[in-house]
Amino acid sequence: MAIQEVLVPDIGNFDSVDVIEVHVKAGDSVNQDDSLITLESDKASMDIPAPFSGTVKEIRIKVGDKASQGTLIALIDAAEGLAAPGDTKPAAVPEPAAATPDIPPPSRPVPEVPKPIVPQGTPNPVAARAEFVSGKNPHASPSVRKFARELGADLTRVTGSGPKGRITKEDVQTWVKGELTKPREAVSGGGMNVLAMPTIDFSQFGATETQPLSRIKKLSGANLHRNWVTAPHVTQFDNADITDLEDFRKSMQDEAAKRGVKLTMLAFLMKAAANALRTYPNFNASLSPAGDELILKHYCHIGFACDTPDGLVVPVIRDVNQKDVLDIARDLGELSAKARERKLKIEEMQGGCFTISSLGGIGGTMFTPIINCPEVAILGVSRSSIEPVWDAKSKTFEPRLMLPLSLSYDHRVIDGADGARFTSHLRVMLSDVRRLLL
Ligand code: CAO
Repeated sequence: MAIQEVLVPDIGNFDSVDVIEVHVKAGDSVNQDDSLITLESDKASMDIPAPFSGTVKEIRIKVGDKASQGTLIALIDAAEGLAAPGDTKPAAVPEPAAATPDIPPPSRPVPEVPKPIVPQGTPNPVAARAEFVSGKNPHASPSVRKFARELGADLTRVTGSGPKGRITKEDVQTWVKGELTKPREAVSGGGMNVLAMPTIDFSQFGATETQPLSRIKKLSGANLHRNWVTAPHVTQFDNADITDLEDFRKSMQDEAAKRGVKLTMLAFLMKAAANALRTYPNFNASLSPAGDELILKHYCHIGFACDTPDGLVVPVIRDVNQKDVLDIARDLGELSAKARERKLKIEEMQGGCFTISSLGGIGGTMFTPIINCPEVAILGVSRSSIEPVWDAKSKTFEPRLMLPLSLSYDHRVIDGADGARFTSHLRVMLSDVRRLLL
């Protein structure tokens, strides 16, 4: 056991700098490299580490003192069996990450060994740990930075109460306590963190019963949520005059029935969508996973939302652009029957470029469908109804069968103008059977 004087080591070009923190007191046990004090010049703050492990016998310096190389910091009783002054190894440099190896500061035994132990052949040790206080960095000593890192505290958000706004350990503690007691939505800031749903015992308001969600509902729920929060949705509404198309569809029913097919409006919508996708190829595309490229598809497979007792599924009709409406209607019938009988194969739900969600058979005026990502758009179709439409030629209102369209698109890929062009294109196609069947 030997009591050693621990001195301020070579601190580079700094002389007579402020002692801003003293981290130990008499009686403390210290390990080699623990911070003893923090010095601060007008350019940098720096921690002075213990050169060896031991027990602090006396502190010979206090906050507010000026220190230079050789200033006595403390008397430390070197611990037996632990690293002693003569065999100290270069310490790791905890902060900031520096290529320069660190070494302990000098110390001198009391009273047996009069000369201090001076590290040899190494660059200025303390300068390697110095943190510059000027510039944009928060004003805090290395030990406070380390403390903040351990607690995950962002120093740029902590207000310093020390001299010149320096952040102290207490400031960090106060900030962390404040963050922990804040309501969760206030802490989350602008990220995607969502306020947790409160757990409510509904039975306090009346009788309840709990049913498990179907597997499809659980899966589609997670996908819908992801799509909703990932793609910035915009929904463009339009109305298509389908009076002539509906007449044509009815006139084709017998022909279709002979072929064992029910010719629904959805088959015509598929045909119109395939045409619009060819005209506006950005709609037949997906963003690359990194989000910096658009992958354009030279095929045209279109999915349709299908309501089943177990939940929503989306079968995909392949090569819609190469099929006529009767072929499409046949596929629609077969795939929706399979969906309801839970007989769809995985490959029959894959590869879609675009999706149509038709609620026309059920009701409603308009809705905002959620994009089936990584597709970039989805067409919602509501129930058609007879509306008075102004005819400029006859200067009268004509009763026309109008079909409400709701196109949701991913605004990262599709501009508003293209969204409106796409629905206008659909409107024109659907109001003129000849164009549609070309
Ligand atoms: N306006 C008025 N009537 C319509 C219509 C429309 N837009 N679309 C369909 N209809 C009529 C049909 O003509 C049919 O009438 P008839 O029986 O008198 O011929 C009736 O509604 C039922 O049509 P359907 O639903 O059997 O056929 P479809 O091709 O229109 O739809 C399918 C098939 C699979 C899309 C549909 O059954 C379905 O599941 N729809 C729900 C989709 C869904 O849940 N979407 C929401 C997803 S969440 O975004």
